Amino acid sequence: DSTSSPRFGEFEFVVVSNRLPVDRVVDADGNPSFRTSPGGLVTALEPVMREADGAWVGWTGSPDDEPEPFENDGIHLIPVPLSSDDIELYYEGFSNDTLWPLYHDVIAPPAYHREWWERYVIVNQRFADRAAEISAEGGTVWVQDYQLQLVPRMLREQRPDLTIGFFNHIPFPAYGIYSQLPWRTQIIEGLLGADVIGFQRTADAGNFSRAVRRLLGYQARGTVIDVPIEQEAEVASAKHRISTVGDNKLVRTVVAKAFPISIDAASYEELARRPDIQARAREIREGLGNPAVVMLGVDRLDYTKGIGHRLKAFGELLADGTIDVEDVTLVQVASPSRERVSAYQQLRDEIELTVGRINGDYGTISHTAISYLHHGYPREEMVALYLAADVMLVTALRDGMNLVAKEYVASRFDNDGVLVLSEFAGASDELRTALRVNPHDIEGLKEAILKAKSMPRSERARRMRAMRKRVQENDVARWSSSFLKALTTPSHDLALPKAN
Ligand code: GDG
Repeated sequence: DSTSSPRFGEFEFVVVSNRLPVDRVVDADGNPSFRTSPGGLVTALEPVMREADGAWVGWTGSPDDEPEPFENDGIHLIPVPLSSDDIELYYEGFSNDTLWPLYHDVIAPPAYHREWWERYVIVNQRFADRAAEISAEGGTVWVQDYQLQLVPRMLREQRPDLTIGFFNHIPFPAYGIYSQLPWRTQIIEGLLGADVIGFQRTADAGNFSRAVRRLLGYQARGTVIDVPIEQEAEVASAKHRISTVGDNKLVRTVVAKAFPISIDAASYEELARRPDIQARAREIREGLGNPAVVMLGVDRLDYTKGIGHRLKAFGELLADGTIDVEDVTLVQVASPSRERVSAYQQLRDEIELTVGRINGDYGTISHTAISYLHHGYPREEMVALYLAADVMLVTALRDGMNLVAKEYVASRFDNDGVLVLSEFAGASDELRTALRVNPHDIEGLKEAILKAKSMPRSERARRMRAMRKRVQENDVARWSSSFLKALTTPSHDLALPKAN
């Protein structure tokens, strides 16, 4: 019985995301419990959550699981159940096989199925209902990511008193691509239920505003969009966001703007400074046969990450004889992801075929060209890998931000290492002294890899220092505070240049 939920209508600050920031663990006696999953979002929001006595609404990660609301590390967790059918249709289907490829510029073909869409609506309503139940009068709700784009409007319909934020972690595509979506109007109407809609890049925010103009004809001035008022209650509860346009028509102003996400930079540096992790980095290089140059790729095994393009460039350099397996090793961590979606199964086959070919053609008994790892690792091991890598290869074909690029930079307190970074990753807007590449241009990519390999120490240090400054200053705490500040700032002030 949902109305008997504890803390009904009590939380001043509520985060809503598909997954709760916890993993289910089972102890030696088979008793299940939850452990906080160490994501950047939790780190960023934990202090805000504690201060505001906040709650997090989301799915536990197990099908048909609906534990009572519980507390973990001082955060109130409010589970939303998903059945196996919900997972198949709303999550694997509409979220990961329709929206994900569409929003990443159709690198893989999006599948459009009405049944998936219908379930997406139902599940979004379930999340919205839960958030509506537990939020305090006049509270703030922050909805995360593409799985929940209908939640802002569904929430506003029930609770016009709430201040609602939405952050999109992935790109928002150009209208020519977005317009393929059979439910394109419903999605933007869903998002416009928010007061502030955050994107990774300025270009994403621009694409969204253009879609709103094209599909709904609403006025957009800079980052502010005028949305017609639907309920009288909105006028009273959101005064600072109401303005008049034309012949005294009342509109609610919605801000659509870039808030580039980041990492907890200090915690990466702290790990990197640990002697045991530095020892592990040396051990990794030794294990590889102490090659002169170690290159590294770390990605979820996803077709957006450009792993195939990276392997092609690396393989051609070996074929040309420009690099030699005796001096250069590429370590590729490809962490398992979305393994029930067929595009991901196909990708895995392609990548593993390519890795096998390159290793078979160029490897020797003592040196393997590519050390390929289809595993997830603890964060300590990731940082040891970052320290061991002379060159970090981030060659995404489309990526909202790419936190791996920022983690590499944050870990390199020695001001060494070269980041090769795709201009199609959001991070390239900020990390301007990386060696920026177009991964589709295989010749250009090969040149960048060679340049990285032979870059003088002084140039490496100069480039890395500039990137480190940026990542240290704009860390994830800054990201969440600037978003939350925008949520409480009158939108006319945000429309002015300079206000951030
Ligand atoms: C989405 C957007 C945006 C990966 N393998 C392991 C591991 N990871 C960690 C990385 C990093 C995270 O996962 C991946 O973040 P990315 O940003 O690189 O990419 P997505 O997963 O696609 O994330 C993206 C992000 O949301 C945030 O808004 O930047 O553009 O696509 O933190 O380190 N971590 C551990 N073991 C692994 O094997 N511990």
